Amino acid sequence: QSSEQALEELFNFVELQHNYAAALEEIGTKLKILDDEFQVAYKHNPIHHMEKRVKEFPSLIKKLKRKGFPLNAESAKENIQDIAGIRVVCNYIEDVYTIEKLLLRQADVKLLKRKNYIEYPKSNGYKSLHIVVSIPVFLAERVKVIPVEIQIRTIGMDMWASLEHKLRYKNPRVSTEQYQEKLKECSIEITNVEQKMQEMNDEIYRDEMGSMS
Ligand code: 0O2
Repeated sequence: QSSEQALEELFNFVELQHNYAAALEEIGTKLKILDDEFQVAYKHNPIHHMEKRVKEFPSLIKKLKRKGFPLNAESAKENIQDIAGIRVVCNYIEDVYTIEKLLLRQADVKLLKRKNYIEYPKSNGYKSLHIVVSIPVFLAERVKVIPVEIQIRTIGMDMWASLEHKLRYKNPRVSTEQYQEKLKECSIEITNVEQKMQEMNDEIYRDEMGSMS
């Protein structure tokens, strides 16, 4: 590859990251608007917090290599759906589905892929709802339709995933296997606790509504 081609490819990657960051902003704003509206209407915030990231160049290249795809921006656009990723951490399990429903109801948001690891947890105990949506981004010269991966989960599921991720990647001296059973147990216990908390919260909400009528 000539240095000019290499430079052009670098420019393509920079442009790609810029466009995906814009798509993340769009989705993040939509989610924030929904959360704010919920607070006004129902005195409840479904979203506890959100984390956004555009996949960094080295991990994008690593993923393309791992999957055997060509190492260029065009191939990344075609083959990798989580270049733009947003994690939405919700207060209660029902909030996960409320957020999904309200987002997918919007005319400019199109569902491309859905994996429900809450209903069908991974064998290690991982739980989360993953959806990939596309959204139009209005740039100076044209409109680009860009995919964004959204991971929606509860605080408990997020706590579990953070620890499991830390055990797997951050500390290679510790084998995940030695924690396998404990992790599975925690995942089940977290679900039980979150269900109980959801029930109590529903009761309080019903009481509040009752006293208002
Ligand atoms: P990072 O650094 O989080 O971005 P693919 O994305 O193509 O590899 P697929 O089937 O679309 O494959 O992926 P999937 O299963 O929908 O979700 C992948 C992402 O979900 C991962 O991203 C993690 O963020 C999260 N995830 C999936 N399984 C687990 C798990 O067992 N534990 C934890 N902690 N997180 C998980 P990346 O790309 O691995 O990394």
